[in-house]
Amino acid sequence: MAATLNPILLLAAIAAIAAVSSAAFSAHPAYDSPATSCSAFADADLVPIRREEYDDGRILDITHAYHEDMPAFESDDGIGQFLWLRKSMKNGSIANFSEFKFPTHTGTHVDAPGHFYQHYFEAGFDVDTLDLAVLNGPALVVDVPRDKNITAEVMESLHIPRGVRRVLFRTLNTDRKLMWKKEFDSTYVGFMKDGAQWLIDNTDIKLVGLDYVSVAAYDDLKSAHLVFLKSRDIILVEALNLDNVEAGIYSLRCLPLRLVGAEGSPIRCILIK
Ligand SMILES: *[C@@H]1O[C@H](CO)[C@@H](O)[C@H](O)[C@H]1NC(C)=O
Ligand SMILES: *[C@@H]1O[C@H](CO)[C@@H](O)[C@H](O)[C@H]1NC(C)=O
Ligand SMILES: CC(=O)N[C@H]1CO[C@H](CO)[C@@H](O)[C@@H]1O
Repeated sequence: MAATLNPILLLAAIAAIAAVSSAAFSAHPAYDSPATSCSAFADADLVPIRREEYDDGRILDITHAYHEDMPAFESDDGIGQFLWLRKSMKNGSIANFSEFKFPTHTGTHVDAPGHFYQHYFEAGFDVDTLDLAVLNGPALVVDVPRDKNITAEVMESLHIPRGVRRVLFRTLNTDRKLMWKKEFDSTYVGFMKDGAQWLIDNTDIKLVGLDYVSVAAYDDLKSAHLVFLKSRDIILVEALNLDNVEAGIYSLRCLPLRLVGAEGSPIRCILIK
């Protein structure tokens, strides 16, 4: 294929592209004069936009941005420093080059079956085996009564219709802004074992999302996880940011990293109206 390309035409094409891009370049106010190309980077208006919503609210980011004071499970100190600049332009490197390190269950993340089942872990049921068809599709955001953990009784009261496959549970955790508190708070709302069992027995839900670091309440941490992960067809997404989300139906998109061998992974989740 490459051998059949006419070099003259190829050069002409490259020249045309260069002409277009240099036109676009000089048309941009930041690049009006080549002499100021350096000072352009020091412009006061060179401030990146950080958003929770895109396209006038059509796309909602429900992933928490990583920061040092983000809560970590059973810790008072938050996740701490997780990002280091290993090479820096200020020190003469040709590029800035950072490295990060944190537990796979940090911030908004997903659990794989191997998280609470040793034989699933050994058999390789890691985050790379999670079904993207479950992680992406129509989802219901529901408000959980603020005075209870998610028990069987609470699940029943939510009246989630059969056929709904993805549900994000917004709880008291969001009202209490727990994800914005550095100290881990074990009084967060989550699933009790009987609530998890009710969900399995009476609904078609395959993706369970919640607004703090674990979908399972602290008192039922192990038992509720065991119930959810046993069948290996339910995916748990934890520490979602549901601050600016109203109850309703959305299109959910969630993509974990392909961390082979890991039973957890950071995940980017968005809702589309
Ligand atoms: C840059 O150089 C200084 C001085 O040698 C050193 O203290 C610092 O750690 C370096 N930073 C990076 C990111 O290389
Ligand atoms: C939920 O359960 C936790 C223990 O796991 C408890 O501390 C908390 O008070 C409960 N929350 C509500 C709203 O009942
Ligand atoms: C883009 C970027 O991260 N730039 C960083 C490069 O490294 C210097 C420190 O040497 C930082 O000040 C910049 O922010």
